[in-house]
This record gives sequence, structure tokens and C-alpha cells, in this order.
Amino acid sequence: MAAAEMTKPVLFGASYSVYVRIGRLALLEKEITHDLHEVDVFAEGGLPADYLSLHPFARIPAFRHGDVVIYETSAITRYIDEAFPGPSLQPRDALARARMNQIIQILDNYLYRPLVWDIYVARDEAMKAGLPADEAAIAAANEKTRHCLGVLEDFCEDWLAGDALTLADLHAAPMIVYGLKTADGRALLAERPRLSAWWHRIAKRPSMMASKYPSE
Ligand SMILES: N[C@@H](CCC(=O)N[C@@H](CS)C(=O)NCC(=O)O)C(=O)O
Repeated sequence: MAAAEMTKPVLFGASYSVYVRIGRLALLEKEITHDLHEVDVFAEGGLPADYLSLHPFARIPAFRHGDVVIYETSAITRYIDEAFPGPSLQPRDALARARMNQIIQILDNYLYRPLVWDIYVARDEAMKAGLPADEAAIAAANEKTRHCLGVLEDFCEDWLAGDALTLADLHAAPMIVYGLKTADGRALLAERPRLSAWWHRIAKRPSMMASKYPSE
């Protein structure tokens, strides 16, 4: 066993975070013993000063494994998959792997913002403030999310990138969880039968149970 494999990895970030959960899911699916070091990126006092040595862009998560420090979730999850034993979370075939990477990019670029921020966070913040939500902005986010889920529906088989669980599924599920906390998100997912079946499949995985958001 390489020396690096004998060091317990640490994921830095908050348990409410979509991107931290993606990293945790990869660790849990590979059954890698690890620590979650809580870092609240939205804390009033800001991030601990030394966190910037792990992540110069002040986002979460960051990941440390021995002397290795990695930030950017997709780099972290690929490292986790490739540096540790356990079931492979990436297809071997070049085209299937490209599809998985394509889906991850779609999730980052076209789903995360409208579904998580512009629907879930917008409604949650309005509700907590006792104010009406900006329905026009939320309607626009619904349309963007609908379009994105339609694209994902076309890719979706048993899993998002084919017939086996991959990093694409682990990237999507934490976003969908927040979406499903809203009536908008539930209605949008219900329009997509393959994605709905996929959701029931992934929601039952022990990794999903073990990484629940505090608010879940
Ligand atoms: N591209 C980054 C995105 C990570 C990200 O946006 N994390 C959020 C929490 S889920 C964050 O740190 N937000 C803090 C901010 O926007 O200031 C990655 O893939 O790791």
C-alpha cells in the first residue's frame, strides 16, 4: 500500500453544502475512512484565516490526504476514485467517461444555480424573512431547471451516465435533494419519469443516508 493510502483523508467544509456532500458521497461509496472538518463558508466572522491556504478562492470543499491538498469538487472526487481501492465510480470506456464528465459539467453550469439558489434558497430566504418570494425570478429559474432536467432525462438510463453508478450520480443527488424541498422542484422532477426512477434508486443508498443535510 502506498504511504499516501495509509493517511486518513480529511474533507473540509460544511455538512449543509451541496459540493461538500458530493465529496462525502464519493468517500462513502468507496468506504474510505475519513474525517469531515467543519468549515462554515457563510459564518458571520468569515472563514478561518488559515483556510485560504487550503482553498485560495475561499470555497468549500477542500480535501487533504497526507501532503496532498486538492480543491474543486470534480478534481477531489476523481482523485478519491483513482487513488483509493473500492468500486470504480468512473466508466472505463472513453465515450461513457466523456458522457459522465459532460453530465457533471451540465450539473455545475446549468442546474446548480437555478435549482439550488434561484429556487430553493430564494424561497427559503423569503420564507425566513416573512416576505413574498420574487415569483417572476423563480418562474424563470423553473424554466431553466425544466430545460436542464429534460436534457438529463434524455441521458438517464438506470443511472445518469449509463447502467452503473458513477460520479455523475453523486454530483447530481445533493442538488436534487435541495430542489425537492420545494413544491417547484417536486413538480419539475415529476415531469421526468426516468429521472424520478433514478431518484428513488439513489435516495436509498447508504451513502445518501449517511450524508444527510442537517435540514433534511
Ligand atoms: N467550483 C467549486 C464550487 C464550490 C462551491 O460553490 N461551494 C459553495 C458551497 S456549496 C461555496 O463555497 N460557496 C461560498 C461562496 O459562494 O462564497 C467546486 O466545484 O468545488
